[in-house]
Amino acid sequence: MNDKEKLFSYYKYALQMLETEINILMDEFVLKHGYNPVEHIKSRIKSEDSIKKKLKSKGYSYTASNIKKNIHDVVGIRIVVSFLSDVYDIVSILRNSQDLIIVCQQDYIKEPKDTGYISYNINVLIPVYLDGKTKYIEGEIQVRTIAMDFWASLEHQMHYKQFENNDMPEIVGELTKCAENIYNTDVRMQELREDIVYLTNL
Ligand code: 0O2
Repeated sequence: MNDKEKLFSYYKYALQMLETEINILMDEFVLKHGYNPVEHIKSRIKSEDSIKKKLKSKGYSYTASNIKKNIHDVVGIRIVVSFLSDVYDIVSILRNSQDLIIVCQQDYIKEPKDTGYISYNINVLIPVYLDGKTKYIEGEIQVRTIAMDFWASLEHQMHYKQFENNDMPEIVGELTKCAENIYNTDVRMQELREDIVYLTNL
């Protein structure tokens, strides 16, 4: 097995570990809160093509050591939830995990990216038990609402990475406006949900 094959086998095990850990944490959430906020969970190992492109954009060649040092989301999992408050509930559960080590977090809900991208992204170290030793492999968890996921998926398909932002300023501006509308809808749906809970408990 060469270095890259070995590294990708670690990524595969790390993804399995992360999926298991997240499923357990979500089960605990259901037991504690009495409802399941998760719409769906999607996981993936980043494609070699995508890794090559990302390395190239950062000025690195495609080697195992460059992947390990510079690509932080080869292992990726996305948790899509119903409401804004669910995002923060899930984030707090992830923060309390005994197994995952949080490396950094980006709250793109509080501070959306210039593109309009909204999501809560967390980079973690995932323990993988191999040959009697624990290795820590990096992974990225994205937590977002259905509305944020709708925007990010379509924008990813149509625009993200396809063009430089200054290629098509009107389209970029319109996409950013759509993201703002989507965020406002998320906020309104959260308020309506709270009103319903309040009124049904009177
Ligand atoms: P893909 O194809 O989804 O895997 P870093 O290398 O850590 O400095 P990185 O990893 O680009 O920078 O961090 P960032 O900017 O937080 O982005 C992490 C991931 O969030 C991206 O991974 C995308 O999945 C998503 N993302 C970030 N910005 C945007 C955006 O403007 N639009 C959409 N649709 N998604 C975004 P990848 O590897 O770039 O892409």
